[in-house]
Order: sequence, then C-alpha cells, then structure tokens
Amino acid sequence: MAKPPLTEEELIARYGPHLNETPPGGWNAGVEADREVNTHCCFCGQQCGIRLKVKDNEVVGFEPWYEFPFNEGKLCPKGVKRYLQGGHPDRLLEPLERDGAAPGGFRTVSWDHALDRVVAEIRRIQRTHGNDSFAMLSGVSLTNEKSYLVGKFARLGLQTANLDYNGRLCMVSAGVANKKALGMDRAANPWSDIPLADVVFVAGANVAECAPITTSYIWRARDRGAKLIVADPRVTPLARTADLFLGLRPGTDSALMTTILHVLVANDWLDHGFIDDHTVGFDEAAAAVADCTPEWGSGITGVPADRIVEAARLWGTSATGILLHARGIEHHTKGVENVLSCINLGLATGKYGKPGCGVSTITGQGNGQGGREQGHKCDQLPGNRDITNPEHRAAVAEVWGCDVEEIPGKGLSAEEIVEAIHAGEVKGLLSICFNPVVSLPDTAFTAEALDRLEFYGVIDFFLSESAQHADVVLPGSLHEEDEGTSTSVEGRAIKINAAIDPPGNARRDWEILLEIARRLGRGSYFEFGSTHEIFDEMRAASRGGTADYYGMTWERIEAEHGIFWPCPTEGHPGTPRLYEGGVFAHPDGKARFHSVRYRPPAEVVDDEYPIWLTTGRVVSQYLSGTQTRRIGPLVEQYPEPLCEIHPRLATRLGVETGDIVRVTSRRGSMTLPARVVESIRPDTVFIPYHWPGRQAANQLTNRALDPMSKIPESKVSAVRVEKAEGHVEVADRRVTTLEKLGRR
Ligand SMILES: Nc1nc2c(c(=O)[nH]1)N[C@H]1C(S)=C(S)[C@@H](COP(=O)(O)OP(=O)(O)OC[C@H]3O[C@@H](n4cnc5c(=O)[nH]c(N)nc54)[C@H](O)[C@@H]3O)O[C@H]1N2
Ligand SMILES: Nc1nc2c(c(=O)[nH]1)N[C@H]1C(S)=C(S)[C@@H](COP(=O)(O)OP(=O)(O)OC[C@H]3O[C@@H](n4cnc5c(=O)[nH]c(N)nc54)[C@H](O)[C@@H]3O)O[C@H]1N2
Ligand code: SF4
Ligand SMILES: [Mo]
Repeated sequence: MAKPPLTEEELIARYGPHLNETPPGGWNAGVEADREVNTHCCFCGQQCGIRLKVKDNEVVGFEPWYEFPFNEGKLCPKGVKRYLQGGHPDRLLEPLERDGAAPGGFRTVSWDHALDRVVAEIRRIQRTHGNDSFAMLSGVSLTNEKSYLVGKFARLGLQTANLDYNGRLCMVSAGVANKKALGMDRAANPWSDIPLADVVFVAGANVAECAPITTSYIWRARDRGAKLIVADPRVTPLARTADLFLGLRPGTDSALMTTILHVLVANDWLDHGFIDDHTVGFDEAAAAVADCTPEWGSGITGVPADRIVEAARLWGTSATGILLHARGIEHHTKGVENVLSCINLGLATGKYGKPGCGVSTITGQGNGQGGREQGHKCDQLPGNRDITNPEHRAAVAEVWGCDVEEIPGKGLSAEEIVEAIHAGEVKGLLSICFNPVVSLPDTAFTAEALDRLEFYGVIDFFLSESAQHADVVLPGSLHEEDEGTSTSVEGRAIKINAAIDPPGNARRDWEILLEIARRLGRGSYFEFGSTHEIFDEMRAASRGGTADYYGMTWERIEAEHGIFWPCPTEGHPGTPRLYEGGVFAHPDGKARFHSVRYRPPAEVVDDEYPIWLTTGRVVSQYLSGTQTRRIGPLVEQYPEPLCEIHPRLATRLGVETGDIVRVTSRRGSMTLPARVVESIRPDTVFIPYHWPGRQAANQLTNRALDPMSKIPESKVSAVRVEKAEGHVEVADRRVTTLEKLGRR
C-alpha cells in the first residue's frame, strides 16, 4: 500500500541532516510540473525508486519516492542529477551517416535511408563472409524487454552466433561461479538481510561510491553491533569505518580467501551439519587449502597474518554473516576462482538460506541482474538457459516458433568479438548500449579494430566515442522514454515507466530493432506492438528456467513494488531469499565446494613496470561517462581522471598533488594529475576509467581474459610511474561529497 510521504520532521528524525535532505519547497522548487512519474534511476544496479517531474515532453526535475522500499527516497549524486541529461544539446535527434566532408564527420539522413543502408550492409557482409561475420554487442542499461529482444533479434533476425553484451566486462565471473557452486545466478539474499548480519564482509567493492544506498543497509547492521571487514587495496570511504581492514595487493583475493578457509578448518569454525546435509566437495576443498597457512597468505597478499586469522574468526564464529563482493573480486583472469573462494567461505560456515546470511555479488549496471538472464549473452538463452543444452534450446524454440536448428550455437564473447574484428574474421558490427572504445582494455587495440570494420552501426542517444567510429548512427531512446522492467541487485524485478516520448526524430530502441528485422525479411518473428507484448513473450520464454519470471505481470510488479525471481506461477509471491532450508538449485539440491588454488594475475610487476595499476570508479561519474560527463554538476565534482598515489611513492617520485605524472604500461602511456592519498597501498596506483581518448585508463590495461568467464583483467596491470612536466590545481570536491554522504 502506498504510504503518505514523510513530513520534513519525520525525515530529519529518520535520516538526520542528510545529503539528500529535501530543500525547503522541494526539489526544483519553482519549476511547475504537469505530472509526476514513479520510475527508477537509470544508473547503477541499486535501481533506486525516483519520481520524475515532467512538464510537456521534458523531465524537469524529481521528487524522492519514499514509498519504494529499497531506497525509501534516498539517492546518490548521480540519481539526484540524472534528469539533466535528456535536455543536453548533444542529444541525437536524427539518424547520421559517415561523411568525411560534413562538419563533425557525419551528415543527417532520413530513417529510411539509414535503415536501408544498415540492412544492405548486413546482407552484403553475410552473403560474402557468412552469417557469423556480422556481430552484435549489447548492454545492460537496457530493460529486460530490450535485452530479451536483442537476444532474439541477433539469433533470428541477424541469424548470427556472435552476440555478446557489456556485462561481459562486469559481473560474468560472479555469474559463472554462482551457477557452478549454487546452480543459480542471483544475490543469495534480499538486502533486508544485511541489517540482520552479525558480520559484514565487503570484498573488492567500493560500496559508498558505487552502491551508495547499500551503505545505509550496512550502517543498520553496524547499529546492531555487527562487525565490518573490508578487503581492498584502497581504504575506501566505507573501509574507514571498518573493524578490520585487509589492504591486500591487487590480484591476490583467492590467496586471501583460501587462507581464511584454511584457518576456519584449522580452528573448526565450521558448520558440519550444513556441510554434510547441503553440500558436496568439502573434503577436496579443505585439502586444497591445507598448505594455505596465514604466513603463506600474508606473503602473497601483503596482509599481516594475524589480520587474516582475525577475519576468519569474525566470519567463522558469527551466527550470521553476509559477504558482498563486486568488481574488485571479479575483474580478474581468475575472477571465477575468486568468487568460488568467497562462496566456499559461506558454505563452510552454513551462511546461506537463512536470515542475515549470504554471499552475494553487488550488480553493476542498472539492469546488471535482469540483463544477464534474458538471453543476450553469447552462451545463453532466456531464463538464464544454456545455449548449448538441447532441452533448453527446444524450450526456447517452442516459444519463438522456430526450428531448434535455427537458433545459432554459442558465439564469441565481447572481447573475443573485438579480437575477431581486429583479425578480420568479423567484418560487420551493430552495437546498442555499449561504448567499447572507452570500456574495453587496451584502447588503441579496440579503436584499431573498430576502424577495420567494413560496416559499423550504432544505436545510442549520444554520439559516444565508439559511435564516432561508426558508419551509421541510429538515435535511440533514453531510459525515461520507454516502458519496461529491470531487475535490481536484489533480484527484484521492478517497473520502469515512460515519462516522455523520444524527442525529434529519435526512436525507441525496440522499434528500431523491429524495423531492421522487418527489412531483413524476418519480421514474422517480431510482431510486437509494445514492450508489454515483449514482456509477455519473455516471461513465457523464461518459464522453467532458473531465472523464471513466468508468474510476473507488469501490474503485479508495480503494485507490489517489485517481485523477486524465481516467480514461476501467477499466484507465487516471488522469492526474496534463495536456498532456504539449504536447498540449492542443482538437481540434487546440494551446493558444490570448489577446490581453489591461488595463481598470479596475467601480468605481474617487474623491474621495468614495478607498480600495480588498478582501475575503477568515482561516485559522480558512471561507466564510460557518455551520460555523466554531460551532466555539469557531476563533472564539477570530479572533472578529470586523477592518479591516486601513496605519499611514500609520491615522495620517491618527487610528486605532489596536482603534479602531472606519466603512467606507462606495455600497452600505452598517459599523463594525468596525481592525487596523493594515504588511502592506497604504496605499491599500487588507482585511476578511474570514466574518460575517453588520452584520458582513458584503458590505454594502459591488459586484454588478458578469465578462461571461464572471459572477463578482462581490468583490476591488475603492471605500470611505471614517473614525474612529468606541469602542475594543475586539483579541487578535491570528491572528498567533501563523500564526507556529506557519510554523514547521518
Ligand atoms: N559512481 C558509480 N557507481 C557505479 C558505477 C560507476 O561507474 N560509477 N558503475 C556501476 C557498475 S557497472 C559496476 S560494475 C559497479 C562497480 O562497483 P565496484 O566494484 O564497487 O567498483 P570499482 O571501482 O570497479 O572497484 C571496487 C573496488 O575494488 C578495489 N580493487 C581493485 N583491485 C582489487 C583487487 O585485486 N582485489 C580487491 N579485493 N579489490 C580490488 C578498488 O580499489 C575499488 O575500491 O558500480 C556500479 N555503480
Ligand atoms: N579499466 C576499466 N575498464 C572497465 C571497468 C573498470 O573497472 N576498469 N569496468 C567495466 C564495467 S564493470 C563495465 S559495466 C563496462 C561498461 O562499459 P560500457 O557498456 O561501454 O559503458 P556505458 O557507459 O554504459 O556505455 C553504454 C553506452 O550506451 C548508451 N546507453 C545507455 N543506456 C542506453 C539505452 O537505454 N539505449 C541505448 N540505445 N543506448 C544506451 C550510453 O550513452 C553509452 O554510450 O566498462 C568496463 N570497463
Ligand atoms: S545508488 Fe545507483 S540507482 Fe541509486 S541513485 Fe545512485 S546511481 Fe542511481
Ligand atoms: Mo559494471
């Protein structure tokens, strides 16, 4: 039931003077809105509820949406400012075609012309080089409906196996590990379990900056006396408040986690009943860590041995506990092993399937969870089914009304597609919601590949840095211009409502894909009149899969403030907590331990490149920055990439904050201002990756992939750092913002 908005007094009583305190008169006071639309933030996987204020066909501001239970009105700086992007003058309003003579390299063309060109190029390339020589890249800022549609479009419209998505750079290591160990890929617990945990272990996640709303859940656990452990090479804002900080060397997480398992076994801090009744493979996993002593683990991770023992004690002797991990664990050539080593800790101590327990990944992009279930991964069909499994293929073929043989097999993953383009094996590409030139490792290589394409088509609402390499750019729709669903970090499907129509001649993404399919002569598979119809087919296609949405309807999702999958029948309440009673999703109901042995990152430091580089995010920017670099107040908070350097390394280099440093790896070199901070290991530097061109951190990163998940190793490269010419003033607004965020 909708609750009345909280009064000003209630708000202050509840949250204190908060960053997102409502200013007198409300947000955007003075701007008159015609209507308000309840929807969700377009950015991260928290999917905060937000109420957009709309005037005519423009989003003019927002109000907090207190009734949405996940965030209860709270938003981070990106959510607060997101509404400003729609009106940006760079917004694409017409289709564009490459034209060297035109200003900016593109001329405006009609939709008919642009679509004819796209279809003619697809036909020409596929006729000459085979269907798989035309690839597609997708993204999980797209709703479930669009993710599902892209999967079907690539397989039955383009008839190519080579479709993959940007989640491949993000959460796939967790996806592979979750399926292997638990049989299902979703956070084990709803976030309402976090405050019930006696110990919260945050590994490789910068919660305060990247999942800001999760901070309040952790604080609520702290209010109950919970202990907080953080493992990160940087003292992140959340880590400043930790009981135990494990400042490990980048790329050594599996050594840390296997050592913790060793200590759990050595001290018998184990849940034997749980291990016996609900798991298989414990003895092998325990044997694999027999020699992972605290001294050994300390040598590899650089974390004092007694701290590792203390982490094991806190985790192993607490009745309840939640382990949250994100890209610091997953962005590695052993990302899957890292996650498996975390899951082992949960299984060994029985921390699954009950209140206050779970090992869960914090999803990344807005629809990072839903988008990895609906079938636009190279190895997957809807319902998180496996494209190589004959039964799974048959189930989907029946819903699609096609022969099973018409569904192509497993294709190349995202980075592999780019490598195949570089090698001349893939000749054509259509991308939607992906900016590979900024986000893939080794920028020079990616840019070179894109320029080798015979044809590159892009669907985006801004001319992203990748779109600048395109032959045709089709203006698609912004989040608030279309209706559908998305699935948040908790596995909760939620309703995205359209506030406005696409401006100018921009079109809704799904309408563009349908039109291309029609022109390819494949329209009979795509007779959708609305995204609602796509949803109805999607839930049917997911039926019986692990990610089962069959029982959900848009109406129910909206009325119930979201439904947690699996939800197999219309009367089913949804499943907030997985694995209750210790029943896992493998056919025998048991979870699997995996034997993990530490192995080093693909690239390690040496005399020539003696410093570890790790990359990631800042609170005010989002991913490749296409959107947030166009939102002035966010740019102001952190205008350009800074290289975080420890004072000890800075002194050795003779560098102070604002001095320009040159950072060089085996792939490339960049110069940027230093920011001298005590919150990083002295052997490691950190660069946020939200900027393109000469400011791109990915100029330096390594293309090495995890053999199982095919995720690139964004979190570890070896670099050399030198003092360069010049100095700039570094306005450290980020610190002030975080201080505000940390205030209660
Ligand atoms: N502000 C903001 N929020 C975002 C996003 C954004 O771009 N900006 N993006 C969203 C998306 S798509 C994602 S994937 C998430 C990412 O969310 P996070 O994974 O939390 O963010 P990152 O900054 O990529 O990395 C997290 C932490 O890993 C640490 N780290 C680096 N190397 C290692 C290592 O080897 N081991 C360990 N244990 N830690 C390491 C870094 O120091 C960093 O603090 O955020 C989402 N939210
Ligand atoms: N070095 C380094 N590299 C990294 C990472 C890191 O930590 N370090 N993190 C990785 C991670 S976790 C991720 S998730 C990737 C993200 O990498 P990308 O997916 O490349 O990042 P985005 O900025 O989301 O790019 C999406 C593009 O789609 C557009 N877009 C957004 N929403 C929509 C929509 O609804 N419709 C259409 N048509 N277009 C849309 C945006 O304008 C943008 O141009 O980057 C990865 N790269
Ligand atoms: S936490 Fe994520 S979903 Fe919530 S307002 Fe910030 S960016 Fe948006
Ligand atoms: Mo991500």
